[in-house]
Amino acid sequence: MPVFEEPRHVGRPNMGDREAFLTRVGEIFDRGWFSNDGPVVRELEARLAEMAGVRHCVATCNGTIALEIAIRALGLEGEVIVPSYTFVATAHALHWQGVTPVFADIDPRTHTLDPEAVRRAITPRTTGIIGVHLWGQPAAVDELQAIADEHGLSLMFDAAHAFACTHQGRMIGGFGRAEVFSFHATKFFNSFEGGAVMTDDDEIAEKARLMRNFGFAGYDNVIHPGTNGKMIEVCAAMGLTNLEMLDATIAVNRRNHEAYAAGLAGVPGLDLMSFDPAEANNFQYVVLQVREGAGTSRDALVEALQAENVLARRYFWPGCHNMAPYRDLDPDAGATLPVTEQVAGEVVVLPTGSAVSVADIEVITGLIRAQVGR
Ligand code: T4K
Repeated sequence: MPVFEEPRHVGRPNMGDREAFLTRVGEIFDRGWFSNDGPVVRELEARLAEMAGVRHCVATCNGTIALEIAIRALGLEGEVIVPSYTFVATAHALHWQGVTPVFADIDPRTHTLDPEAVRRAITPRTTGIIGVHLWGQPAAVDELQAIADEHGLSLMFDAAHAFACTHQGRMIGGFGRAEVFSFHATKFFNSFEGGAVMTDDDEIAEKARLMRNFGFAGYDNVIHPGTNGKMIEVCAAMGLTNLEMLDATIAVNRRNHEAYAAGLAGVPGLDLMSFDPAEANNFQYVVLQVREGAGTSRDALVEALQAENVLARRYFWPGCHNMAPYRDLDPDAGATLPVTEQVAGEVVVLPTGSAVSVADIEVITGLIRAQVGR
């Protein structure tokens, strides 16, 4: 029998007040307005823009479509430099728009793009850089902006993990030309599915709004190529409901992170990712690195945990450059991505969120210690 009868997941949704959500759904029924730039979506956009301190928030049906829309709104083409160590949606969004992702290596401390590696990846075909604020760790925003300025490139960010996080005290959302969020069910703040493009640039926002709705500028008047990227009202209602408990969710995530840190303190060969205490963070990912000499391999640890119903994950193994759609782009990419290869082989992401208690974490860290000491 596994230690846990019910699985402990990475990415179990945080759920706001059910009654508050159902009241909002009732109002949506009464209005008979389900989609297409409805009042609940507009309210959510206004709240999110205010929180992030940006001029524009364009809500979408998910983060991947938001990435695709932002890539098009920025006019990216040719080659764009991205980390390989990210969820595959970052690379897919480029590929889907006919742009070639060129993978650059990461900083071993933050797991975000290494600016020097970005410099080395620039070619005459490069038009942009997409930094990823992985795990809610801000990318090297200032260094990347300097490189973009120097080479006339567009800089945007995949901020799917970084809602409610800050960089130098400023909310993520307004850096680069645009930033893209995901409000997927597994994110600490969710709208069932959802995403957003945030920007201070009026023109980019205008383009993103057009593209989100087939390029319609009014009845019968299509002025831009577009797609269907709209967020629906029920999703926005979930978003508003979850915003009401955002502070409580972050507090639980922080408590859980501290419980993991306490439970794993002093174990040789294990490093728990920590976050700059001077910055705001959402603590939605608990990222453990299993180093050589830990007495277990990462994969053996994941297997042992999963056998006990602790559904830990090997995010983002094996790196985009090793995945089928990208392997042939540059079969030798691994040679230029040593940190990516190492980190992808070491990371295990552990369960957290409101469905995971401190008592659960004591059991989970006990299982990890037992595996390491084996
Ligand atoms: N950029 C980055 C850096 C991203 O991480 C993501 C998404 C994106 C862009 C794209 O944004 P979206 O288009 O997704 O908005 C999950 C999520 O589906 C994905 O949104 C997320 N990143 C990624 C990191 O995690 P999978 O393939 O791991 O999902 P899955 O089905 O294995 O679920 C993860 C865990 O969550 C499981 O243990 C089960 C649990 N779960 C999941 C759902 C959906 C639940 O308990 N309840 C649920 O409703 O990708």
